[in-house]
Amino acid sequence: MSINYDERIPNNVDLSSDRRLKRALEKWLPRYQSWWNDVGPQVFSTNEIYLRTAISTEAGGWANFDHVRMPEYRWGIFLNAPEKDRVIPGGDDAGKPVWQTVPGEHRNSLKRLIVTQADTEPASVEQQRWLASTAPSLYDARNLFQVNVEEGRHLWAMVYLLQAYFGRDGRDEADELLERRSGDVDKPRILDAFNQPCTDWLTFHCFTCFTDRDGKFQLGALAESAFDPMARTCKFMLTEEAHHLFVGESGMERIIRRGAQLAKLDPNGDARNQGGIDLQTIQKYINFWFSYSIDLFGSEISSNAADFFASGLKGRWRESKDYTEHSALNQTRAVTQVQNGQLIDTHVPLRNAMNEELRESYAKDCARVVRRWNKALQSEGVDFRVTLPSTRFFRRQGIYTDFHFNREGQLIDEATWEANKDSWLPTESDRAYVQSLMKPVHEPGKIANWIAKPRRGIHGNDFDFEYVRTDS
Ligand code: BYC
Ligand code: FE
Ligand code: FE
Repeated sequence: MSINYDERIPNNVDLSSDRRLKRALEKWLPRYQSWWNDVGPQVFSTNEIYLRTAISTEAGGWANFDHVRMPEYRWGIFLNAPEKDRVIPGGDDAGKPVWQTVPGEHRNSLKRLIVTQADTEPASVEQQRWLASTAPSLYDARNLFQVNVEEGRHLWAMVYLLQAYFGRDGRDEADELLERRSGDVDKPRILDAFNQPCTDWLTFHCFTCFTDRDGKFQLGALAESAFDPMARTCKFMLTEEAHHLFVGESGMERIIRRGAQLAKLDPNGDARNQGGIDLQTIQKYINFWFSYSIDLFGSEISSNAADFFASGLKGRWRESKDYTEHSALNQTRAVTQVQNGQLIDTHVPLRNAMNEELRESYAKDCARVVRRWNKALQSEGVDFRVTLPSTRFFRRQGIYTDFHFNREGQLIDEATWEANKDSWLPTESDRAYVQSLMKPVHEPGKIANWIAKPRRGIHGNDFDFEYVRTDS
């Protein structure tokens, strides 16, 4: 499906044939633009950046790169082509035709899911708005901006659903999405991880690696929805998400590799003495962001999750491809719970454990990434290995919230937690140290000392290509 760029809002949904919707979206457009100018990228905000723009939703539709000023980026509405005779992948109505409109009985739940998904997109742009002022290279600044403009487009993807299918309520929600602010005490973003500060590049790469990866799995679950327009929107968003995950995974690998190299250079094996980030500190940031991202899957035992699955609003990861049994009835899932001060293996009806199912798919994907980082450490010849903490460690959502666990997931008392938490999570002084390294390197071909150069540039260009035209 090719995309029509002749219209004010580029789209492949034949927007010009729906005057009401077109008018509503065109009314929202200037609000979006002023939100972008107020709390979007604050550095190089009007410079020419080497960005990709989708020209079609087919494979290869992404191969369109050019220098663009971000406020002139063409945000639009792009859905994957409809799948012929698509049926509901999972739940009570599995196998029946998918919905092209919203059934009244599911309206509120669906709206809540869409608003929650939508809210994360502008939140991440707000969190990252000052980062370019300390970019370790123009290559990295460009990647940050690519992620930012696409998160902006993800907001468009969700606002399209709200305005096209939820009438006046949907328009109100679309406005409120531009009013909440990441980290604001009075009107914060909905989910915890999106209210955390992101003021350094180790955090940015942890965030794109672990938190954007929640996006991959949640969008994957919504791509298995009975509500076909949402499934098609999410499928296209997933192709954008792959680049965000590349930025996070490869960015972390470059920081880890450089940390190992600088430790080897130092007589005392201390990367900090050489102006780098030591592997122990990197491990603490991983502990923090993995745990915050794990929280985004909601509670291990959740009647919301059971309802979403039963009604077909969400599926499991690759529900239609990897499962043959789609009701998830008369099955249980083992969930470890705390009872009388001990960890006990219990069995929970599978539908109620759907958040846990998705979390497990996510955690496996994270483990695969960590194995790749450890290969890099091995090739640098150092013994240190990065690990993921237990999914019980440092939780603020779900059944483990009220207890303390060590990194291995064993129940510990408060005194043990207090005695160890500074060796598990970034301390104020770790954060201050990492922040002290954040000095801009805004010259083509140059890179900060604490991160390795990428193996290759973007779209066949060299590392020293002018990814950001600093004088434009
Ligand atoms: N923080 O039954 P529960 C992305 C709330 S990331 C704060 O445990 P449920 C991106 C929950 O809302 C993908 N609150 O969970 C990444 C509920 O509140 P209400 C985002 C939380 O409902 C990087 C209550 O606790 N997409 O795209 O089964 C950059 C009990 O709920 C949290 C989605 O999330 C939390 N971490 O599932 C840019 C998909 N966790 O309703 C973008 C849509 C739970 O009682 N959302 N709560 O007031 C969903 O599917 C579900 O809402 C959740 C929660 C999975 C988030
Ligand atoms: Fe996104
Ligand atoms: Fe993303």
